[in-house]
Amino acid sequence: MGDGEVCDSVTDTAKAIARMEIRGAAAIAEATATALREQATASDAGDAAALRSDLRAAARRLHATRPTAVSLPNTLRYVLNRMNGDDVEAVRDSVVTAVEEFCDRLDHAQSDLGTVGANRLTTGDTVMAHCHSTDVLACLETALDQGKELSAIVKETRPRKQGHLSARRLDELDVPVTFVVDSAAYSYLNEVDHVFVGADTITADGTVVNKIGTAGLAASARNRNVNFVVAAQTLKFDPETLSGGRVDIEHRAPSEVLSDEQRLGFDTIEIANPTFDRTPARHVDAVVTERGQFPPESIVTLMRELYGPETGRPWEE
Ligand code: RI2
Repeated sequence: MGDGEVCDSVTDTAKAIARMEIRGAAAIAEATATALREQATASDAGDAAALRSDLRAAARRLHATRPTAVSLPNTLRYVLNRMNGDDVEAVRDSVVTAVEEFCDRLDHAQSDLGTVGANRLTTGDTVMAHCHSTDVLACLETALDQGKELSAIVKETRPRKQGHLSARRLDELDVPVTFVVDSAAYSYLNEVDHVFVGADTITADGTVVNKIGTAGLAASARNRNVNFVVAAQTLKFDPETLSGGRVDIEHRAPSEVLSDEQRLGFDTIEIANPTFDRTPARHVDAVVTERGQFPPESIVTLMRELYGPETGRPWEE
């Protein structure tokens, strides 16, 4: 190493993120930060410039895994922008310290966000959940810890079916869960007090990029006058959208939609598998973050305050 080579644990983490063994914006952020620390400690670079080059190479490898989840580049920005020092030890120490700080902030952010989200909930409420978001679960778990009784309707969330994870977690917490296929959501909205979803990315105009199916659910919730809440740490704000950057929507393999066996006889038919969609700000009632609750249209102000000076791509330098 020392010549832009990437250590094994960075490669392993990148593969696990790409295969979605590590998934969810918060988990991706923590794994990314930890992998950069591994690179800093494993590198045998001979001088500070070589170590920086190794770290940037590791960051590029991690960045290439999932194009939509902005927590990944925001993590890289946080750590690489704090990388400093004139010798190898100093650079290494700066990265280790930045990663510790980052992981600590991540833990606090989720529990602070949980407290804000729990304030929206009262005993007897039924919440509909889409996919699996640890930020959403933090809101529900905090409300339960406060003694509020909740029930949940959980959507399966094709094609990866991460709704199973949410349903199992809520069942462990003794929340009565009704599990429904995605196409049943509209029929159940009249039994729901709030829809809670997470986010992979929030743009400067308040658009919420989240698991495919979120935008349709938000339109249905608006149609039925059901509260639509997004639980998302500020780590999910995309600072590149402050200057006109667009969010690319990840497309994954057709085999996630139909297995090779199911595909027999379908081989001339194109299968599209977009992972995320865009929910416009007008369909979102509130964005719950660790810094409080915001109308989506006001996110731009907080985004500028938090990320104004940190919109670059230090892994490309
Ligand atoms: P937390 C997930 O995407 C879901 O879209 C979820 O709403 C979002 O990440 C945020 O998850 P994927 O990684 O950070 O499953 O709240 O594609 O855990």
